[in-house]
Amino acid sequence: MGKLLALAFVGILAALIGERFVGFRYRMCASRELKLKRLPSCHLVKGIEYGSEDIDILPNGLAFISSGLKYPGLKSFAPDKRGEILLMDLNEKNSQPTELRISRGFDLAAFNPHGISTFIGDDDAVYLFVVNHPHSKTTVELFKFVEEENYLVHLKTIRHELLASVNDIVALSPDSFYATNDHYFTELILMLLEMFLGLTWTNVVYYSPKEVKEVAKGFYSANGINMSPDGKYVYVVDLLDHNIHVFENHANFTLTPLKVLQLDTLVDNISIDPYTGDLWLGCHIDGFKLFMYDPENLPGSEVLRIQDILSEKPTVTQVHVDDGSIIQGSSVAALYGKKLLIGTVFHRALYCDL
Ligand SMILES: *[C@@H]1O[C@H](CO)[C@@H](O)[C@H](O)[C@H]1NC(C)=O
Ligand SMILES: CC(=O)N[C@H]1CO[C@H](CO)[C@@H](O)[C@@H]1O
Repeated sequence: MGKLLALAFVGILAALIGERFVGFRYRMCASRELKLKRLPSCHLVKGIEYGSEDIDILPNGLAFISSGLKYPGLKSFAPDKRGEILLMDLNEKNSQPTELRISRGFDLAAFNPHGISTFIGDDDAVYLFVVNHPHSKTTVELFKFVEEENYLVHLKTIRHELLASVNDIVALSPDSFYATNDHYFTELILMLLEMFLGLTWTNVVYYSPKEVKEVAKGFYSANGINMSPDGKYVYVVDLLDHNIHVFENHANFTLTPLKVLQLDTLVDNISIDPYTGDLWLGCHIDGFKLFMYDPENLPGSEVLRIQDILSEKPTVTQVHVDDGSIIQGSSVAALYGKKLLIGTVFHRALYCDL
């Protein structure tokens, strides 16, 4: 009897693990084969070798790029190099990114930038929010950009218990934002377990100096976040559920769920076309290749465009697909006029004509 029970227990456990594994496999990969699709005129951006995880472009064509992310489970080609914020002028023909200097007193040695977001103040001042992971913790750094001197003045470091594992951020004012937490646990082993078990414990948090609150929850891995040009809608990507959640954004900083658009790919960051409101997505086709880096079996890149996301039948266009031979692990695709800048988690950046 004891043996039978033990056997039944093992059986149930195996079934449970099997079931979790099937779910895990499903979440980690798109279900289709990768077919190359390349834009005709692209070049790799000189000077970006160690990632261009997030990109934010100002209306005047200046692009901020966060580079050098070190993240548990993710490849880094320069593990000892600190992170940096690069600036690239997209109006120049052969523009090369330059590193922005940061004011004294900021702990540059531990700088590990992740998602970024800009906000233009009433006085035309440009504020840059940067998600930072110094010593594997999460902070949000607020800078003011001084264009004449290619310089960032560090204004403050924001820490909060609700901002435990922030991935990305969208600025709402010079001192408030929505942010996604992509993991509930911050310790690698628990984080992996969380992914394997398929816990939906990640969320979206509203932050202002007066109030901090959870505004949406129930994601496997809440990742990129962005807002429609009119500020009425907020888009949140669930990387491991392969979809985009559309929320209505209210004046009291609450979000109500409107719809979910299912896609067959692991979406990372969302960039918004400021004129049309189209969504541009940097995506990963195979999460295993991304997290278990193998130079013989490179992670690919995919860029999608979504038009009319609020309509019943949004148009989803595959713009660019690479098997990793040119660009690996695309995390963002940002538009400037007829140009597209494709950024990656830890690899290079590709600049294309559309
Ligand atoms: C926030 O605003 C929305 C829309 O006006 C309203 O439905 C909701 O009850 C408000 N929530 C709070 C907490 O005030
Ligand atoms: C290129 C681009 O738009 N990247 C976005 C990634 O997500 C952050 C937060 O929403 C945006 O601010 C960035 O613009």
